[in-house]
Amino acid sequence: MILYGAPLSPFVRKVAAFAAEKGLELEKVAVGLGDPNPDFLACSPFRKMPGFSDGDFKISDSSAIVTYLDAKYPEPALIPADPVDRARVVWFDEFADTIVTAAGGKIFFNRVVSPKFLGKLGDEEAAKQGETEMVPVYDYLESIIPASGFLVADRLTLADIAVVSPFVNAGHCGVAPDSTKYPKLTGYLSSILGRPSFAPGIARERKMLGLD
Ligand SMILES: N[C@@H](CCC(=O)N[C@@H](CS)C(=O)NCC(=O)O)C(=O)O
Repeated sequence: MILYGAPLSPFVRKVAAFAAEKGLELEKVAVGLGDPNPDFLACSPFRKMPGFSDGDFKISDSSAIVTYLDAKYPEPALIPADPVDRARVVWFDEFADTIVTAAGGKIFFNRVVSPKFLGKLGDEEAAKQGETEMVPVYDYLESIIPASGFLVADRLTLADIAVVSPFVNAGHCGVAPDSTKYPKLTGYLSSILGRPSFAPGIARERKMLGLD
């Protein structure tokens, strides 16, 4: 199975961590934004990463990819079957994509992607706007993180994997929730991101960006 994308993408990181939690080995093929690689294009016709192939089966979108992996490799189940839990996992996956990444992406794109990879000065106003948009995300998560330390069903699910991934990008820009104001969220992030499915990749990303 091949995963096309850049490790710094929150959506690529999400799929990589999801596969790692299942003990699956994915071959990683690096592609950049808008990459013309025809194999990547065959998976992702609109050139959004990640792309994925398993033999002749080719697809894009992190949610579609993890849905396939969970159905094909059911253990451990990371997308619960229970109707309520399943709906809540889908909500958190969507929240991660359309709310957390929408905010965190403004920070990461303008402070890292644009200056480091596109050779263009980032829009600092847009980055600051992203920081402002992260505040209700922090407030929401702080108010709902259960004592178990997992968002749904008191065990690790796609919800946790999807939600923490964009926080890594904000973290690469030095943006993180204040641990005194958001103790539950801070503990939750370090617990999920400290798992072997995330931690080694994040260490490699930090080296690549010259942060460590
Ligand atoms: N909802 C999609 C989002 C994919 C996405 O927007 N990926 C970004 C990189 S983080 C991308 O490829 N952007 C390039 C573009 O929009 O042309 C998913 O979950 O995979």
